Amino acid sequence: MSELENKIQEAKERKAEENYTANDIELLEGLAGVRKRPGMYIGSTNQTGLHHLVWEVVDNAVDEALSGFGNIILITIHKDGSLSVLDEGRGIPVDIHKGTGMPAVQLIFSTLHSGGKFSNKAYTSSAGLHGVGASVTNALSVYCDVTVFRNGKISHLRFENGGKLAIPLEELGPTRKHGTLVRFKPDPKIFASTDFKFDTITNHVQESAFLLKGVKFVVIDERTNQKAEYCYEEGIKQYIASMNANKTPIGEIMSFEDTDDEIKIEIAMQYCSKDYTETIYSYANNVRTRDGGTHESGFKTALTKAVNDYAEENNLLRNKAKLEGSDIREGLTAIISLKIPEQLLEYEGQTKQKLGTPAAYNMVSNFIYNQFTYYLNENKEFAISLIKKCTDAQTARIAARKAKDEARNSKKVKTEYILSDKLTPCQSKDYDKNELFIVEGESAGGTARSGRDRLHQAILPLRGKPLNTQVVTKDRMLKNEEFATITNTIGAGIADDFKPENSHYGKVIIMTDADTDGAHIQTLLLTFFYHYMRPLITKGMLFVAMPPLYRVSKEVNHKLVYRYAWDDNDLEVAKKEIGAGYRINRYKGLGEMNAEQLWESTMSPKSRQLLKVTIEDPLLAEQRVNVLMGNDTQIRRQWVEENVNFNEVDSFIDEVK
Ligand code: 1YM
Repeated sequence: MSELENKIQEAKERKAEENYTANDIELLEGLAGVRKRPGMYIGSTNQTGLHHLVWEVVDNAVDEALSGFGNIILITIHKDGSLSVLDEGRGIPVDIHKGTGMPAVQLIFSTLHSGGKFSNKAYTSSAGLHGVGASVTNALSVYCDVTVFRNGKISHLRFENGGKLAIPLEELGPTRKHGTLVRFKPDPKIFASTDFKFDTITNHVQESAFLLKGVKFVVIDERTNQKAEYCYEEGIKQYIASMNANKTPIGEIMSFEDTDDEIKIEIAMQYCSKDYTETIYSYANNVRTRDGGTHESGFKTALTKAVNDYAEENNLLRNKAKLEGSDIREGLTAIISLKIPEQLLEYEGQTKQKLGTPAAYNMVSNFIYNQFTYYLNENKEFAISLIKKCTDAQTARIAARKAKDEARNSKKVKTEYILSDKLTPCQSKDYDKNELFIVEGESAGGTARSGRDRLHQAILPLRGKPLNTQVVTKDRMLKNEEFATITNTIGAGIADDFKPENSHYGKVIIMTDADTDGAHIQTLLLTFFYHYMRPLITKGMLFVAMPPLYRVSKEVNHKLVYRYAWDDNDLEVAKKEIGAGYRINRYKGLGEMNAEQLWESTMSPKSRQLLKVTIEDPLLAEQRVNVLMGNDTQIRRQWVEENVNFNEVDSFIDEVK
């Protein structure tokens, strides 16, 4: 580097430092509010909420890497129940903020919404769902230590007891390093459990690693000596590779990148045969946009147009009929990742999981139209097999629609007969409040029918095992009576036509026996909902009922006192609560309970335990469905041997309600 270049570089760095002084930081709110109503800031105080504390801190390290500073992030779960995050970025600014006389780093950890507000970050993830910053983590911790390596010095400060300053900023000596280390211990007074889950953290971190090319993430669990490392030089291309690991791909993984403009676009995609679902995950600044938005719509529009134009030009359409978007997306796995400067970042809707940035639509659609058209022209063999797949999907769609129309016209009486025969409807027309119980077996169905709340709870018993929708075509699924009944009952359509807002039930609850058969039926139903009514899951409307395994009872003064227990630990607690002389009933199935017992233990909103089905980790969900429900029994056996602990609830299911 010449001397002049050096000087320019130095001047740039000086300028950058000036920009980042703490001057603009405003004091906003104390942390007391966070402790009073934690749910408002981190969603909940269960497992999901607990891990939010981690994401808030990790997000800052990720943002720093996203801005180009530091390429390793180390997360350590410590034996004392604390967790630390270390990055090799510039270090959080430590200079004094004029207005308040406090060091910037102190302000960042003690005022809400600080991060995004005063930083000059090019791209920030923090405008997403909660994005309230590390101050929330501090507010909900028994201690929080922050150590900054910056400008040749180590600086440290410590908060205790929900964010109260315990050790003011102090200098600990010189260093050549730069970066930030944050260590905190969640407050057991706030969280039901403060046990960090290694798997939850590695899953989240792996997703970030796929999106941040070349940044290495290391997770260490000092409690168990587990360690995991994730670093993907090829980023989302490798994300697709792992999603499609056990599928039969058509062609290679395509990847398109446009990093010239302010909005940076990265897209990777691949088609698979024998796969009838479409899996598109979109991100803005490394935060998943679950409800899609402008980038995703732009992508879909461009893909539809590019394939149709190519097929038309090459005379590959059947009867010149245009392909629909869904024909083209059958069997597609795609990741869309945009980096959007903060001033252009907009979200839509209440949940902020839908990108609103208008410019993203045209940018993505123009870019993908050009790139994909070029790709098709360069890869003729692939183009031809793709269009064959699309026209096959089109033919199947038209046939299925015809069959459906015919069925609707000619067998109207029969459909209604099926409905009224099996379903015991509820009285209310207040759909949001209504609940549909899909129950294993006729006899349990009968018990549920007598025990239920007639106003709001409907019962649909299932005969036998449902079809495995992972391995049968959509056509066969549509002809299946069991699924037809479920679809008619819910009344909101199916597959692309499924509209969760039309559902006759606010909650759909799967209720099976707590044994392997029950678990199998549960999985088959979940697979069906995953493929054909996914919004039911993403909108949080699908649940699994949790029947208890035991009832512990005793007669006291001619009155029966009792308590249900959901697992062996719970049983021990129940025994202690009831005290000596107790009696234990073990329930092998729903059928062993009478109507009243089933109501109070499993169905009554006041006393039941419901698990909400969620898709927290798209990659994991996709892999699980593939491995567990696909055709390859070898892989399945191997997976089951390695992973299944029959005492644990399937990890498809996440949150206790
Ligand atoms: C382990 C957690 O917080 N790293 C981190 C945070 C910041 C910076 C660097 C940073 C940002 C900027 C300038 C900027 C933050 N800074 C701020 C604020 N790791 C972790 N590393 N210099 C340093 O964005 O302009 C908030 S977070 F507000 F000071 F800019």
